[in-house]
Amino acid sequence: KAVKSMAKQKVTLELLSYHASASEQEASKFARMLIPSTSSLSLSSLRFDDFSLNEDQMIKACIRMFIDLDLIERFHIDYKVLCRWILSVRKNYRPVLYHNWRHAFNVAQMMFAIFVNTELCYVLGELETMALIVACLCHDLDHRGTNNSFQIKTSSPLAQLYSTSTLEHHHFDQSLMILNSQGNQILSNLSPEEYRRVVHVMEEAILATDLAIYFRNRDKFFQLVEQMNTNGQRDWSDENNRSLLRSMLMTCCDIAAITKPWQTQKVVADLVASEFYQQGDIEKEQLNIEPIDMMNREKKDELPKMQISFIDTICLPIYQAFAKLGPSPMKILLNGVIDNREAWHLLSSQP
Ligand code: 5BB
Ligand code: ZN
Repeated sequence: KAVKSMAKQKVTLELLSYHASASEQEASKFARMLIPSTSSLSLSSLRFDDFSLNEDQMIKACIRMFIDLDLIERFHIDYKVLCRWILSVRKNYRPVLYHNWRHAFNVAQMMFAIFVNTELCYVLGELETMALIVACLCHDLDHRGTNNSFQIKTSSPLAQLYSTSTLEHHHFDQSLMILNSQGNQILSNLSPEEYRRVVHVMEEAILATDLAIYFRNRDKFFQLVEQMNTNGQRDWSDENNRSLLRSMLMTCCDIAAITKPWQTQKVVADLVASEFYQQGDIEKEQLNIEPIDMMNREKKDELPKMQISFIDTICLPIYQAFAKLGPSPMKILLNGVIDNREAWHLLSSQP
């Protein structure tokens, strides 16, 4: 108990020194700006280019998602508070190679594109729709470019606080911290019950981005998909089913770079690999341990083979399940994965 409270104190101190709310000037600047249309930003596209928008455009695109999903009206969100909150979220991502603000933005864009191209947002309802968009934007807050197993190996303060889903618990903590900060309280006009529900859905959704949780949940989801096919019935009134659906949607959006056109997939895979290699370097040089192949830059040549294994064991099963679930636009994602598998295969068989 004492150890835990020390750890918490250490984490809190670290956070307070790192944390900063958005600047007032910036918040006012965006509150006065005209927000471009969804189509001019290509926000509804399931083939959205992850590198197409600049820093300012990504902020405007976030505002546009809230407008189009009618969240501002429905939940009486103060417009300037929304601008400030988005800017604060961005500020609490670190400039790491992959797990940065752009990644969080891309995950939210994919969730938005799924909502507008399918009926899934009607299945979930307004409250869960908002919770998922907020969760996407927050799901990797304060990521340090190192994974859970690194936190455990180094007995980091975070690992002392949370022994499983270490980083994901921290991302959720950070989300709450920002949502509770003065001037950033986009949920302040919800009823207490609505507020509790949004926070609960967010927590579940952010924890679901731990791949270990995906592996724990996915068989239940695959069963649900098969069952629904035979009865032709889908019981989305069952909270357990909706919860599974939400968790799988989070994974689906989190790893969606694997579905994107090859030029994008190639660039993202290199960023993921570089972040992994940096962790591997620290493990070699500072911890005197041999990093796993995935994090060992001397095993760079094996990247195509690793991506194929990532596709076969993690990606294909989930996008196949969503393709089976019904909404035909989800087949676009599956086909993207299949195309990228082909491209990685070609690379892996080259000398
Ligand atoms: C993933 C699970 N891990 C525990 C062992 C390795 N595998 S893997 O074989 O499927 C694998 C995945 C191996 C290499 C990879 O990237 C090499 C650059 C990847 C991989 N993972 N490739 C990607 O394009 C992406 Br996107 C990802 C996801 C990376 C973030 C994972 C976030 C987990 C949160 C704790
Ligand atoms: Zn992520």
